[in-house]
Order: sequence, then C-alpha cells, then structure tokens
Amino acid sequence: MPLIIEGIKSPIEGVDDASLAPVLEAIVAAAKLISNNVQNGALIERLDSEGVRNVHGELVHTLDTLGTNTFVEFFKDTQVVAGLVCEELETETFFNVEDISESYFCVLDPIDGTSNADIAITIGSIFGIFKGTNGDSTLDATQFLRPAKDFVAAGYVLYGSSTLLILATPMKVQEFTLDIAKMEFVCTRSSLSIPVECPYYSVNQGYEDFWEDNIKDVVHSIKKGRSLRYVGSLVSDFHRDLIRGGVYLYPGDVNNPEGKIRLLYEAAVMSYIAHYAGGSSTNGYTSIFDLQPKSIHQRTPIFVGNSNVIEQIESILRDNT
Ligand code: AFP
Repeated sequence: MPLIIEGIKSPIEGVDDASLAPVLEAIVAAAKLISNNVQNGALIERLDSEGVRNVHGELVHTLDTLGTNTFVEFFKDTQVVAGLVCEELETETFFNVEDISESYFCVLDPIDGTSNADIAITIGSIFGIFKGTNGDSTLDATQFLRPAKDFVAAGYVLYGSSTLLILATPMKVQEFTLDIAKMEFVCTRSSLSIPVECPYYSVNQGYEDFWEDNIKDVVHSIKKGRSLRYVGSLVSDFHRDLIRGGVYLYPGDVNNPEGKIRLLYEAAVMSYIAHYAGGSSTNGYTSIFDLQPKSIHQRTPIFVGNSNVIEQIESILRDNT
C-alpha cells in the first residue's frame, strides 16, 4: 500500500509499514523550514571565523545549528523516533518513545556542504532511517552501527534552484520537487535509475599530489572520455551523477587515509540510493552498502555511481595490491 505523507502530494511507494509516516513527515517539515532559511542566504548565514567548531573540528555555521535544531525538534515530536546520530552532535541523541523495538533510529547530516552556503551554491540535508531491531530495547550506539542495507528508507533534500527531495526505498527511488506556492512536495521523477552512460566523474582533483599511486591510476583511468564536474557538496555532485550518469569519488590520501566523507550519514545513504537506482558503491575493496560501521562518526573513502565504473575502480585497486 502506498504511504500518504503530509506535505507530499504524491503517495510514497515501497514502504509497507505505516508507522514510518511520522518520520517522513518530520523530515518533510524540517526540509521546508530549512529551505526557507537557505533562500535567505547571507541574510541568515553569518560565519564567524573564530566561531564554534563541531566534533570534527570544522567551523559551525549558523545554518548547521538551525538545521540541527530543526530536525531534533521535529524528530522529538514524532513519538516514534527513538534516536538520532547527527554530524553536528558528538554523541547519540535519544528521545522518549513507547516501544523502542517498534521505533526508528535516524542518521543525519542536517546541512551538507555548508561551506557553500554563503555563496549561494546548492547544499542539502542527508538522512537514513533504521527500524529498531526487534526485541532489542537498548538505547546505545549499537542501534545505529548497522550497514546501509539495513535502512528502511534513506535520501536527501537538495536546496538549489529548486528544492528537491530524493527518497529511496527498496522498491524505488523517487524525486519530489517543492511547489513553493503550495509548500508541498510533488513527485517529479517516479522511478530513478542511474543512466548506463557515464559522462561525468566528480573528484577534488586538487588533492592529486597527496593521492597514493593506486588512486592516481584509478582517476587517470576513469577520466578518459569523461568530463570533470565538482561542486564540493556531496548532495549536488551525487545528484548530477544520479540523474545524468556519473561517478563520485572521495578517496583517502596520505594525510587522510579514510578521506573526509562520513560513513553513516553520508556514504551509507548515497550507497543505498545508488543501490536501488541500479548503481553501486565501494570503499575501494568492499561495497559500502554492506559495510559494517565501527563508530558513529567514522569516515570512509567512497566511490559511488555507475556500476560498470565502480567495478573498474575495484579491479584497478585489486590489481594494485
Ligand atoms: P562542508 O559541509 O564542510 O562544506 O563539507 C562538505 C563535504 O563533506 C561534502 O559535501 C563534499 O563533497 C566534500 O566535503 C568536499 O570536500 P573538499 O572541499 O575537500 O573537496
């Protein structure tokens, strides 16, 4: 049975469990508010270079704080979200629910790409949703330390020239566009699949001097016949690859062997969407869709998008070891 969600005009397919509705409604409500804030750009985004830093040592922007607070408030009100892991919060946050095993645990990057926010470049919110493990009513990190394949739904909201919601379930990946006049999301692509052609690759080529030789070999090989596109917001770069065909790469380098992208609330979500859109993902050696996280803020190298190219990348890395 398709699920009817307040704030989304079209029904959501691929979710059997109606108890997920309040979680999606919270995400939609938060997205609409954040979308308004993002539109205000520099009127709202006041970055103080001496300002507060998050658990990763990165400067916290006004939008990060607004985004985090907005999601926390909406999730708290659902009565079914029992816990949240958020990029901006050092430890897990737990909420009161009646039955933990019947509740949901969310992972979240409230504003991805905030360093682009004050220059009016597309940013986003990334989310993944786990169902409480049946019979397990513990409230600790183990509720979140699960591979992407365990998500019941995942997606992102993209705040660009229009506001889009991409929602992946095991049945399909759907795109919704925010109708500003009515402030409701309308389905604009009912079933997304990553195109077979792969015209683009997205990587920060500026780090080339710091890459190990095997990564240089990968990029050298896959760039042939492709255009480089790199925004510097994972949501934007991934979204282009999802719609137009491409691969996104953020490998490790000599200074940061695990790269920059967080496993739980960035890489795992993109790997889940890619998987159900007919693409794939790897950390170089193992599919990120199946990768077991060890800690909530863990980073991972990531290669995600067109399946043939991901296979090619894994094969180059295998041959180099
Ligand atoms: P910010 O949220 O600090 O802007 O980081 C965004 C991000 O994690 C991801 O969205 C980008 O793909 C990546 O960083 C860009 O990082 P580089 O600037 O190192 O290429």
